[in-house]
Amino acid sequence: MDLNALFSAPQFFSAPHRRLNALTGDWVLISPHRTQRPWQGQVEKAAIDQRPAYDPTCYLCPGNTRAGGVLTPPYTSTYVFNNDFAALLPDTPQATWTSKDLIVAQAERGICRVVCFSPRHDLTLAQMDLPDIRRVVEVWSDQYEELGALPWVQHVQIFENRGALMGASNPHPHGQIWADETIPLEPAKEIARCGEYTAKSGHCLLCDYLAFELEAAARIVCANDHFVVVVPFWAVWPFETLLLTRRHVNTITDLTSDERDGLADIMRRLPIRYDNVFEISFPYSMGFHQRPTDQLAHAELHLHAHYYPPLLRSATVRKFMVGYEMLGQPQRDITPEQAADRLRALPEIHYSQRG
Ligand code: H2U
Ligand code: ZN
Repeated sequence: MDLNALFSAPQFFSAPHRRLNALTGDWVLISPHRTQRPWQGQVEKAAIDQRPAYDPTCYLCPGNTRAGGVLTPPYTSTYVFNNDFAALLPDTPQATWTSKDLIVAQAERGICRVVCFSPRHDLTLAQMDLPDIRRVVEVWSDQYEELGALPWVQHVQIFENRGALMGASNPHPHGQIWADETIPLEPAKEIARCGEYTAKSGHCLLCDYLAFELEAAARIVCANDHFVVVVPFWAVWPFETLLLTRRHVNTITDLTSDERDGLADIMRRLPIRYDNVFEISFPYSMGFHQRPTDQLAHAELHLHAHYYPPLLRSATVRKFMVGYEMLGQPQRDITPEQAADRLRALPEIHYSQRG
């Protein structure tokens, strides 16, 4: 059966259907006929993102004192520090509590860090210069290596909350890293699925998925020699994307120098497209999934990043996971193919730079 012909058949796009997330095993319900429904719900004001290059009240600007009283030094490129309000602590004593297989709890050790991407308060990854984003890639690689080398750290989660809508506590360009004693839920699901797929087929799940998307071409957003961005077939968030390495690598530390340049390039171009959707600084949470640092080989794991933006139909109308989604399963109206068409059609010059 020609899958691409099937997917492009009109009834496939117009009828409600569910799609399987091959990476996690979760399902998403797609209701394309619903995009015309009237909207009378909450309308939020568009975020105006005009900031000075230096903000004397910002905890993350060089030379300022943070909330916990620690000085942020006058850094000139990137700056990494232990989160002053860390969710996980390295010296938590080990303990487990169980009762009747019903009540189960475990102490969890960890390390939480904050990574300032730039000393400039007014920038985002979409507006930073390539060599500066490349330095951020280097920091992520070094941090993965350093934290992952700790014998008790099994997983290093690198992520960015961008924008107040995503709960970012500060507009200064920054991300976070949480190193855990156990593998968290989402990567654990992916690791299990990728392992099963490889055991059955002898192939990497994401290498096969990338080959499928390159042939289909329907969900590709942008690409370079080393990376491809797609709206995944099973996307839940309206403009969700998946960033894939073309070469099968397990970790960010495995990337060659050229691939690191390629990652910086794509991590600038994708947020530019996002910002151009509604001509605002587009909120999202993004993060990398890669090999856990649990001393196992995990050769089947394929480095990738997920971008989860919540905005739906304008700068002021976002997607909420409510009702059926909280109680049943995630659902979307605009199809992943429509979202990809829209993202693909956008220019790669940031709206603020256009005359
Ligand atoms: P988010 O914007 O993604 O919430 O990340 C900012 C982190 O920075 C947040 O976890 C930490 C918060 O705990 N932080 C400090 O460590 N010190 C400060 O002075 C302010 C914020
Ligand atoms: Zn700042």
